[in-house]
Order: sequence, then C-alpha cells, then structure tokens
Amino acid sequence: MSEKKRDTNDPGRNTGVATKVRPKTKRPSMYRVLLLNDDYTPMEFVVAILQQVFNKSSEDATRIMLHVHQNGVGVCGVYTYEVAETKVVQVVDAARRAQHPLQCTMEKV
Ligand code: TYC
Repeated sequence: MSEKKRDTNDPGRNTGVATKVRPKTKRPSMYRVLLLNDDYTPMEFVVAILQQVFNKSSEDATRIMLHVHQNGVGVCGVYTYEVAETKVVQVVDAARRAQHPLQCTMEKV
C-alpha cells in the first residue's frame, strides 16, 4: 500500500491542485406572500382565498384572516419567486373579479 491516494478528478497525476467537482447548485431565494387588510373585503372571501390559493385548512385560513384584520398585514406563506408571483396574481385577479379591494404583495425573505 505505497501508492499515493489519487484525486478522483486528476487520475494518475497528483498535482496537488484541488480539482474535485462540486456541482454549483444555489438554493432559490424565498418570498413571503402578504395579505393586506382593508375595510370592505368580506371576511368569508378572504378565508375562501386562503383555502383555495394557499391550501390552508378552514381553521388556519380563519386564523390568518383574523390576524390580518387585527394587525393590518399577515403572511399567507413563503414560496419561490415564481410560485409567490402566481399566488399574488391569483389573489389580485379573484379580488378584482369579485370587485373587492383586497390587496396581496410579496417580499423577499
Ligand atoms: N377587514 C375586513 C372586514 O372587516 C376583513 C378582511 C380581513 C379584509 C383580511 C382583508 O386581508 C383582509 N370585512
């Protein structure tokens, strides 16, 4: 066992240069989707949105809606950019179609 250990990416030369391949993966940035309070959108509409767009249970949806109602803003979920963007559009579209002023935005975590 006198043979030097070989660098798997430098077969047989052992130049001492670090050549190990490390696939350069980056974790995606995450974005909070925020729901904003207003005085006009019905509570039931907000709860339905939270269930349909954000896959919340009835209990979680109600809790988030009440949090937004009492605090002015609340987090619906944290997603990658494209998913967050899609959910914001779904909320704003549904609100506009129902003629409610409900607003939804996203921010980088
Ligand atoms: N404040 C609204 C009401 O009293 C309810 C509401 C909750 C509206 C959350 C928007 O994001 C919202 N009818």
